[in-house]
Amino acid sequence: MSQTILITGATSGFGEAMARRFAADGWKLIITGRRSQRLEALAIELAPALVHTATFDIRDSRAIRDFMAALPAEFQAINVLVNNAGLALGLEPAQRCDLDQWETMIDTNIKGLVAMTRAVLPGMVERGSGLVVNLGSIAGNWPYPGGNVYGGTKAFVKQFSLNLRADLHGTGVRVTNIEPGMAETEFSVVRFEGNRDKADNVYSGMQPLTGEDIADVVHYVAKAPSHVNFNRIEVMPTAQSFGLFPVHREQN
Ligand code: NDP
Ligand code: 8X3
Repeated sequence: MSQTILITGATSGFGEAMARRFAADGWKLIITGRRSQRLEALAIELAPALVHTATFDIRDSRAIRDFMAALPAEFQAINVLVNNAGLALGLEPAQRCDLDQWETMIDTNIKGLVAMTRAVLPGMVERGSGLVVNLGSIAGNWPYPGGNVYGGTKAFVKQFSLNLRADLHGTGVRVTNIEPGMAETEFSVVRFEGNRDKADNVYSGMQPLTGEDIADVVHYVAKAPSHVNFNRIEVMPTAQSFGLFPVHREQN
């Protein structure tokens, strides 16, 4: 019998690539996001794969409850939840950041992810199997200038994922935090509020990760035998690595 995967944020980037990857492997898909036309177009493209689309804002916990309650019977047993919907806004130093943008990141990357997880987990525990894949980031592991709240939300996602492992001990439910580095999706266009030049600049002269790269990783994790749990997977483009810590020196 084919398995069911719920992918949040499937209207672009990683989520869209995952939808294609899992549909090609015969999975049933539940795909969500705010842009309904994109979800519908993707569902048509993926036919004859069985696809259920749901348009809602992940920040709205009531909408999540309604979405779960309205799932058609054939999509109710969710084998894999991918908490992918998320965003970064801005790259300013903390003292100049827009508080509304900070709150949007917290509401989406933390509160939305938590509410979705809470809604899906009881069914997985009841069935004695399931996998929650969270999209963290290298920004949750390593500080960088302008990472402030975005990195903070991803650090939350990392620790939440590990704590879920502790709570789900013995239930058969697996949890994995995927922690990608630079990947060219709509991520930077969103971060720079539609400024395409600024977004393109981020990836100029280097080869970033793609949505397909991350979809392959998630697919590998989902296909692993049920006794294997990947706790955390950090993935970077080869062209990205680490630098020296900057030192501010007194002037003579
Ligand atoms: P994209 O901007 O391409 O995709 C983000 C997805 O999230 C979209 O489908 C968007 O759908 C959805 N989304 C955002 N806000 C909401 C909301 N309020 N309600 C519902 N859906 C929402 O970016 P990526 O594919 O790159 O990002 C996916 C995840 O991966 C994010 O969590 C991001 O932080 C993380 N990540 C990205 C990296 C990168 O460099 N690209 C690296 C590390 C992690 P819609 O707008 O239709 O609602
Ligand atoms: C996205 C990767 O390095 O832009 O999470 O923060 S980074």
